[in-house]
Amino acid sequence: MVSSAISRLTNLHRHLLPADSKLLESDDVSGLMKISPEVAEALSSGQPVVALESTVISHGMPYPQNLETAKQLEAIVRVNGAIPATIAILDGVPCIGLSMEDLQKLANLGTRAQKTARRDIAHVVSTRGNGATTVSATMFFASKVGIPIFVTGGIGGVHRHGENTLDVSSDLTELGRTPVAVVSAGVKSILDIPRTLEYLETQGVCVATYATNDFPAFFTERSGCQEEKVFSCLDGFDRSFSSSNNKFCVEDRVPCRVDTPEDCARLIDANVKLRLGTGILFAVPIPKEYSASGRLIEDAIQRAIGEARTKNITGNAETPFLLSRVNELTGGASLASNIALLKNNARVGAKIAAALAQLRG
Ligand code: PSU
Ligand code: MN
Repeated sequence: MVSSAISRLTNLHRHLLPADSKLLESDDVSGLMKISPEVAEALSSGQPVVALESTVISHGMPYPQNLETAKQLEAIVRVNGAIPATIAILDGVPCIGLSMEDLQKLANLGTRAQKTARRDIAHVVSTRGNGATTVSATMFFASKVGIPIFVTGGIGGVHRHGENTLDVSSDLTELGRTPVAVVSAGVKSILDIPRTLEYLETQGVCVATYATNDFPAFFTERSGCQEEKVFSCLDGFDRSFSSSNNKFCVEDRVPCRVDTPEDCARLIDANVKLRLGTGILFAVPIPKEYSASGRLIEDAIQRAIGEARTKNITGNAETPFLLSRVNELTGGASLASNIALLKNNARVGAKIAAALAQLRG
């Protein structure tokens, strides 16, 4: 039944596909996707491949910096020894590996593309929409075609006051159910970082800091959540935790540190071989020369959060609003930092992919 449904959907979209595209037809869901010839060839010959998300292009940056950055990220992945596979849904077809025209289309669409998390995938496909995939949706597609590493800027997390709103990004549950390693600059301080780490622990996700003990906070190198420090109290509670008091505290220990692409590759290999089924989060701090503006950006974040509350901007509109408002308030400094950390992550991700390919021989 499943395979007949899949072949019906495949037929539905066949006429949309360019003649040279590779549309696999099998019971496997990869048959519903268009895999670029270059990515298909790399996957079948065991070359390193790195997946890249597309919400960061459509919703994360303005035009034309979004297009420029998307192209540069692909180039950086190549220079560092891997094949880039940017993932998006175009005219209802999940695409693994985009052409220059596809990237242009997505960058032009901007926020007119639908921000597509896991829950939105079926809707975007069934209505033949254009979907920019978030971390959760990109991980889903990457795992279906066998790409073990995925590079992004920052992942979603537990939103501040998430204990009341239940606004917890599906990126976290995806990490708990999909064995893909995600390279990010940690989690933005627009989110509740200690609770995000707590939730990842619940989901069984291995969180590894890269060449640091302190879990990074996207625009800044440090979140205060470190390997040595065991507890930090939640906002509104006394921060001087002692085991004798009964205050609500959150564990924010980062359990694992890696220092080289080879360390990362061994971790991924162990995770895959053990069939743990869960993802890995690599947290790579923003390059030092950009973290200087972190304080300024932090202040803007606080102000933007206040504005979002006043304007009642919530749900999946919150992150894009905060990103663009913080960029305005910092006169573009946050955009420059965002681009710098994305490039750094692309470099690290490609090196991890290359190390993994070498490890697997
Ligand atoms: N965090 C960022 N930049 C981004 C996003 C998150 O610093 O562009 C995007 C990613 O695509 C992420 C998504 O997967 O937002 C999370 O959205 P939400 O909080 O609605 O789950
Ligand atoms: Mn949400």
